[in-house]
Amino acid sequence: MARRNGPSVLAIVLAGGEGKRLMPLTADRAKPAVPFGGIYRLIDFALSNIANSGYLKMVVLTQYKSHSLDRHITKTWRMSTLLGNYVAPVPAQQRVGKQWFAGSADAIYQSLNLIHDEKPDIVVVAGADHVYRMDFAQMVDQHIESGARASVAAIRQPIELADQFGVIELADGAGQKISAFREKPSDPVGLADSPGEVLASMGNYVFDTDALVEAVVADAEDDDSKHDMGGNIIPAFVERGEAHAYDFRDNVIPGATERDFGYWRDVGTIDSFYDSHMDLVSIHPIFNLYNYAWPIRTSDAGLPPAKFVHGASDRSGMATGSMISPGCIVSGALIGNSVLSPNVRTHSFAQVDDSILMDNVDVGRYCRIRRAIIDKDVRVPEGASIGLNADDDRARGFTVTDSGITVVGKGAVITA
Ligand code: ADQ
Repeated sequence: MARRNGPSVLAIVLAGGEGKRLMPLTADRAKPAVPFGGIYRLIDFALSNIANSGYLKMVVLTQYKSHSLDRHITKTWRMSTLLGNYVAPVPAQQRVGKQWFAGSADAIYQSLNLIHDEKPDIVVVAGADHVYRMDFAQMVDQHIESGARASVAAIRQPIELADQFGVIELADGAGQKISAFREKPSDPVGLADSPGEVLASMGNYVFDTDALVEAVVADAEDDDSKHDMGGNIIPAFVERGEAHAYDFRDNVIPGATERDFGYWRDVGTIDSFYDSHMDLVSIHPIFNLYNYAWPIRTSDAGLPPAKFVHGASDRSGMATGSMISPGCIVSGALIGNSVLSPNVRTHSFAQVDDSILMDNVDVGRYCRIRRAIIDKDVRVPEGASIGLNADDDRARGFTVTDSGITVVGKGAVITA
């Protein structure tokens, strides 16, 4: 898939996000390290997309609670035979006296030495917490053809969500040239041809290297700046008339079906995290993990296959409408419409519906679990129920969303 004779490209992946709205799943891991879809971590989608685009030089800028993220990158990406040793996690430790990056632009500023060392023609900057497939090379091609100094990947989103995104306005008759960019506006204006939607930034950018370097250096000297890519850097390019939008609908992925064409989810909240898992197990998956023409890679833990046995029940354990990862044993339990990460154990007479169980969760006999997300290593004792009664769940210290999803954090101790 590597492209020959193209520009030299360095990809910088911003992986420092705190992910407050995903609590408690981000209590002790960075948002890009949150497990997703059974065997993946969120960052695997961005890294797979970049690698599949033919760009094998990547640096991952980490900061917040980056331990499990570093471990995952090292195990999965750095050691992989595919990528050799170029995916380098770079922690925020480079400026004396300051522990954290001030914002995403400061993260790049503090890592300028990587750009100077590599001397790429083009820098791709990508977020690390979205679920999607994208060929960045097509965006780079458009960037070069357009003459823009910065390009911003853009997708239509419902206007109600405008305050979660950078919102792009295009000048009339000026093609893809961006006339205004407002970060998370509270008074969005709908699109002329679709008033219920705005054009949102996907948080993925392509820059001419010299332009990016100039912009982050100027930004670093500006005391009034929040040093944020969406809040400061992109608006500065827009003001100079140097930014173009890249329409995500133009991105063609091999093997994509009509159903999952254009799929992109910002899994920034518990509800969206839950819903995108349900997208995976729906009968006709809206996001198709089985498209090997554009593989999503992750660590290969070398686990044995999932197994379904009778246990103490007279019926075998069973899973329907579900994704069951390697290492799982479903022993006399019934699993419906759920996603199980590796090494989950479910015991006889238990029933799990519409739920996400992460690695090593152990569900005891006669348990009932419904519309729940259970983080790693939690032991659900015999006879316990979760997700059946919101008040009960809150009383036990679990998070329950307004839409009724119960989240049990890592290490929670559960009483029946
Ligand atoms: P947000 O996701 O709200 O909006 P931000 O919190 O800055 O913006 O996160 C962007 C990316 O940078 C994420 O991948 C995050 O993990 C990472 N990040 C944040 N702070 C960082 C730091 N200090 N060091 C390293 N990495 C850091 C952004 C854009 C919007 C756009 C949405 C799309 O600002 O314009 O619409 O993404 O979801």
